[in-house]
Amino acid sequence: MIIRRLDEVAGSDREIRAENGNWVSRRLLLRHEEMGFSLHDTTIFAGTETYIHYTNHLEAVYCVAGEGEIKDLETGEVHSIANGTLYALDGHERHYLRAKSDMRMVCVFNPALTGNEVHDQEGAYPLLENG
Ligand code: 9YT
Repeated sequence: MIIRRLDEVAGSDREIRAENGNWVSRRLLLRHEEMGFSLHDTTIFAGTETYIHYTNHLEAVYCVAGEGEIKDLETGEVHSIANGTLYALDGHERHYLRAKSDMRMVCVFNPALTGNEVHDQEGAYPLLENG
């Protein structure tokens, strides 16, 4: 059994910050723990907009605090996000994630992240222009 608390993860090498400053992600479970998924407590900072395209992973994201929206670039649809909203990227959808206030998200990745993906920018890229 694994027991882990957020205050142990914050500030450790399990805490990853986006190079563009848009978010911080605390990795509670990673691939080497062999659960078949990784589990992250991610905060998307207020006023940011992030372009994301996870080509190699499925991701489910459950918002537990804050407000914002997701724009699905495959359909053009915009969906509001608030406490209690789930979005699941079951089709590797390209999207913009926009935070009106700090959004706290519980994120699950399949396959599990190893912990190094953000550093080599695999799957997620900074926003270059508005959508
Ligand atoms: C919601 C989302 O995908 N944010 C980007 C960070 C991601 N959760 C990660 O790499 O931990």
